[in-house]
Amino acid sequence: MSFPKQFVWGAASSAYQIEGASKEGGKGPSVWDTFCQKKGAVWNGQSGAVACDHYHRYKDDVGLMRGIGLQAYRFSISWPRVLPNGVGKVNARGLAFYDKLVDEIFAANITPWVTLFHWDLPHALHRRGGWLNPDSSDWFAEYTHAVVAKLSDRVQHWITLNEPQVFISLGYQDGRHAPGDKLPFKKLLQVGHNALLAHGKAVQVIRKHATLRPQIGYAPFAVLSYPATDGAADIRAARQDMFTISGKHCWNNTWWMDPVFKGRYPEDGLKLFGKDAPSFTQKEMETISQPVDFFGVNAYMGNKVRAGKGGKPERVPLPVGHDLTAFRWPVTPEIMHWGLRFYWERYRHPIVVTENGMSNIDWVALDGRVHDPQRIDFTRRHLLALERAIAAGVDVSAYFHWSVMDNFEWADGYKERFGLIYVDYSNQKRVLKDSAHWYKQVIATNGKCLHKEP
Ligand code: GCO
Repeated sequence: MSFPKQFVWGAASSAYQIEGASKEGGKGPSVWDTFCQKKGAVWNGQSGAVACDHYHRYKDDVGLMRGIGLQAYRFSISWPRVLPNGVGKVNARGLAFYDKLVDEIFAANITPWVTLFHWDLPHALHRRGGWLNPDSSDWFAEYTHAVVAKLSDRVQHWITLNEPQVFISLGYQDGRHAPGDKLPFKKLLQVGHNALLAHGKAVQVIRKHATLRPQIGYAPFAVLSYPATDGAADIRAARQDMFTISGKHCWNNTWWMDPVFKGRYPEDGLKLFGKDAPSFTQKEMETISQPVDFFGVNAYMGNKVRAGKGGKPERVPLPVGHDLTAFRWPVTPEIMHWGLRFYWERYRHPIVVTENGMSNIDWVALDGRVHDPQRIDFTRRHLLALERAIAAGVDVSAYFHWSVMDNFEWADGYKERFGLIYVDYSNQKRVLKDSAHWYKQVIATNGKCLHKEP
């Protein structure tokens, strides 16, 4: 077993989580800037106003990435940095930042992968109804055009939306994320439909205007299941669990993936959601299902499933004391084999793991280093399972570790550390964690060292 020769090893981040400089360079406020000011919205009242100060330190940060030997770096563009009002006048200084960043990344021999939307909607657009406004997909197309015009002479890898389920569900249903709304389900699904349309229109804009031939992907949140045993009935049950819509909420795969990859909303969802489902035209579904080049999978954890009565999927509770990350997320490496396999079978789209990682309780030890054996073990298990998926015929061409550095974990502030690089927020010092040194070996050996004890 081994990884394909051309396999790409990367790491990821997003604008609001690392950039800081939230009021600099002509940037307009995003919904996250305003949300963080709300009392009690974010852990300990923290915000991304400074974050990792990457906006000022990007050269050093890219230098560290080069040191790790990253082959690709996935980052996102802040919409309100490019268009402070969301539409209209382009902020040249904002674009200039990404222009320099992209050059720096190339100079380090790393390939940039650009995410267009990682949740920081311009506040000005929120005031006009945000994703509920029927014009929102056109706004996104306009923004995409501005970015493509500037960067597509170098950037070839594009990701439209990151995890629509998460920003829609947490941002517009529970109010735990920006903009903190609590919409009724019908409106929520309209937000979802507009976001899907935005994805489709962005794909059209990139195809039409990109200078270099683009590779375009979409990175929904992956709701993953794996079978309790390798028996056929459990496998069938796990597959069914992954592709069934069983509740009036956003936490499913097919509502967010079938429109993009199959051009239609899933029947069971339409039936269950009934009058709450958005009305749409065939033309809109064609826009949403523009051909894309890869399917981005953000994989963190999954459900163990067995065949219950009559083969019906039954989620199996994890045993007491099961492995958990610092976030208390279960450690379930099987997802990288089974989850990816199920996606491949259903959608037949080349897969890129756009995120995978864990939060850990990391600190700088007396020896000056950051020892994070859990992260190494977690990643090793997931990559071995990924290798198994590839051996089973699943087309996976790249892996991005989340995250390249510790950062602002949304409503959890700086409580959770996901990075390969440790960030001391008091002085912005960076330390490569043991996992970064280990990942360097993984990259250098194209995954061969995964079979050796670290
Ligand atoms: C997500 C986002 C990231 C998070 C990461 C850890 O997947 O939710 O893309 O911004 O930081 O996933 O929760």
